[in-house]
Amino acid sequence: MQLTANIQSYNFDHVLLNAAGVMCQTTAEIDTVLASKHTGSVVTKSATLANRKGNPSPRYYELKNGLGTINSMGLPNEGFDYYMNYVATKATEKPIFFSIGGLSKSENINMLHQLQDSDFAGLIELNLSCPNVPGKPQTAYDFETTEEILTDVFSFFKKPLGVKLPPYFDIVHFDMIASILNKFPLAFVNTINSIGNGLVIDEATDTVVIKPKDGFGGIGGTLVKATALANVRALRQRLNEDIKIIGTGGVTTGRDVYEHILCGADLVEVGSQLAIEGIEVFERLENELREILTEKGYHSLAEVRGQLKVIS
Ligand code: OXC
Repeated sequence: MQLTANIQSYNFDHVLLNAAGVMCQTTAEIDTVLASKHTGSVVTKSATLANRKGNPSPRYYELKNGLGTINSMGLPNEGFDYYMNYVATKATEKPIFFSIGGLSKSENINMLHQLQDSDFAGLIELNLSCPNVPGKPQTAYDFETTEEILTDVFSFFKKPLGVKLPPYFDIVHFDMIASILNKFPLAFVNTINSIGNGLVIDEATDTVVIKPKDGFGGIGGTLVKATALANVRALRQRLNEDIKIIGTGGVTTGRDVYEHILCGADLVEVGSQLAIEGIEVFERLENELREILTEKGYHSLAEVRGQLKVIS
């Protein structure tokens, strides 16, 4: 059974990897994801130039009944140089996604110049959608600024670059973001980041469950699956063929992975469920996915990708 994918000249032997933010802040965590026999890659925690502690705790909470998670981590990370040093010294067959999430355009441009001038031979993810830095907007909701940033980036950047997008909810917004993204030689888009600024309340105490932003945080897991699938599908229908799609959001079973692929995802990332279940999640999801494909008589993911049916 072929569970492979490719983005440009990069080949992935497995379709699954972590979502940026989960199990990828330290070199030990990144190594753990890379070492799994059931991951095709790893994405590093979105880096800022300087290391950051992130937001005050509690900043992560698991909802009851497996509904998902709320987080407001606030981009805690070890700083750009730490991840640069990691990729410079790590020997691995798997292509690595280096994620950056600068706090300003100039910070992102600075990091991208350093990546451009380095020997890094993997892929780069530009996170334009973190909902959790107090006072900072989710850039990719501002279409004009997004186009401006990508224009500046692609004026010098020649390595394979993709963007991590927030969820969109209006058909007009799918049209607008796709028409901007199609102007650039993007290698991929990653959709979706968490649904920003949800609010979860503790029943016993009538109190919010996380401290930053008085309880507002990004929602992930089961609750976001329908939104994630819609974004994968809508973007696959609108983006140039050579812009690949990483589907992220609401993956807790092999069936969820399968549905992301049906909607057009090339690779699938696991966030909340990886945080909840640990590294073993990849083996379980892969086995469940294989079972579904076998039952349906498929021999490869290529037969499934984008093949969602509609009612005529
Ligand atoms: N999305 C991000 O892009 N970053 C993290 N959380 C999230 O939901 C964070 O660091 O807050």
